[in-house]
Amino acid sequence: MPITSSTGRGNYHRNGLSLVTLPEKGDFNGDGKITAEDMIIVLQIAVSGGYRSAADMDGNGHVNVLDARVILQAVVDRFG
Ligand SMILES: [Ca+2]
Ligand SMILES: [Ca+2]
Repeated sequence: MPITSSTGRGNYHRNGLSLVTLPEKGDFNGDGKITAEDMIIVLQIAVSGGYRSAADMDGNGHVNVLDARVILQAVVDRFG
């Protein structure tokens, strides 16, 4: 009996890991990388008082400087 995905989307993540830009939490300008530019976008959301779930890095229900700090840490981890 062949193993198939009932939804037809079972391969989405595995096929996309290396070559396709997947929406990564923290990547806001869609370049597939988490950089200082993304941190700036989060800061802009924070100072504007807006909210985007993708920008809420620590999941506390608010977008603030702490979420930007999480992205900064990700940038530092990547290049440091
Ligand atoms: Ca980015
Ligand atoms: Ca947050």
